[in-house]
Amino acid sequence: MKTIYSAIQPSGIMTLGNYIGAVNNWRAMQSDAGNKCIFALADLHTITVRQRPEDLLKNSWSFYALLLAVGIDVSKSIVYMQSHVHQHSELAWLLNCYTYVGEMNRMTQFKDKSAKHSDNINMGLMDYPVLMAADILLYDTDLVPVGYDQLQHIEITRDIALRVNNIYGDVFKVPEGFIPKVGAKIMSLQDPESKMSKSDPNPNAVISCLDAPEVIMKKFKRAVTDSDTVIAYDPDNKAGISNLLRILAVTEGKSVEETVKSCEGLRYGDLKVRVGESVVEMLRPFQSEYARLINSMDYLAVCAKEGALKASDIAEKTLARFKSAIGFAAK
Ligand code: AQP
Repeated sequence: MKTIYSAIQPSGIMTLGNYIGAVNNWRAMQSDAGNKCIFALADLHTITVRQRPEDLLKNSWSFYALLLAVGIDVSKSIVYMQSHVHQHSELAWLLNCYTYVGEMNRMTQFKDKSAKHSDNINMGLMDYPVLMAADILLYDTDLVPVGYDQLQHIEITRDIALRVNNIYGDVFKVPEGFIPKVGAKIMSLQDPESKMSKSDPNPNAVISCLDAPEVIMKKFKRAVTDSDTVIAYDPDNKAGISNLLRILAVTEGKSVEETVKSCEGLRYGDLKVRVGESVVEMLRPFQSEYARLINSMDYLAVCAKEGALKASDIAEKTLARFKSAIGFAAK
């Protein structure tokens, strides 16, 4: 059995980037009988950026419903909220003492987010990767499916695990990152050199998985491309068109090469409409399932509670193993 672990922050909206780069792959991985899947809402991570309490609460349940609506099945996978499993915070503290300030200072996301939130460069923002390492290591994880933006955090998780193992013996399983073949980086529709981000202030740059069909079509029609007319996959020189091709490849279930071939002779405008329609169709069943689930709060609460109990059971064993290795007295 392979243990698969991943998490998503319940902040803002779930974007098409999150859907294609993350949660849709989670669903696929869950259907492999050789995988034990554990998926979390990383709500503790969200407060590294200031959140309004009422938004965080609403988003947490919304994201929980979104995960189930994608097809993540609570009878096969563990789905829980990070703040319901206190072992995450405890392990993060312990791992802090095996992580160097210089390492955290070099993290690209820390530098980017410090620049974006210069009025609130809190310790948590810097410590984000250590909490993420705790998340992953608590479950003896083999594989962590993530987009490219998180690869550096997987590397530091491995470094911390190896460092602890070098001191104390085999405490942690050393995980591997897993990057999907296509769609690991979906770019902004307005600035195709930057990733599509939940926190982008320009709504036209981001497709929300809950956008209405006409809104999705409008955003794709306005997508920034280039002044050329030939449809070709060339991320360096044609970032906008390449992004549209990557999205189309995923939604039509083809390789990028096959997708480019099938678009021969199309005009940019035709490509935008085709991508928009394909995304609308992909999201249609998901959106109607979400509409059903978000009105079933009691059901969501029971699922989240059961998920947290199962997660906590596993997490406690790993935490106890590490505490004993360090030399803490047993209770
Ligand atoms: N654009 C993307 N393309 C592919 N994968 C992506 N992921 C995020 N954006 C893209 C993957 O989604 C998972 C959850 O990541 P997150 O909760 O950290 O989401 P985020 O959108 O990156 O949210 P932030 O940190 O709130 O956003 P910004 O960037 O707006 O500051 C991860 O597996 C991630 O790789």
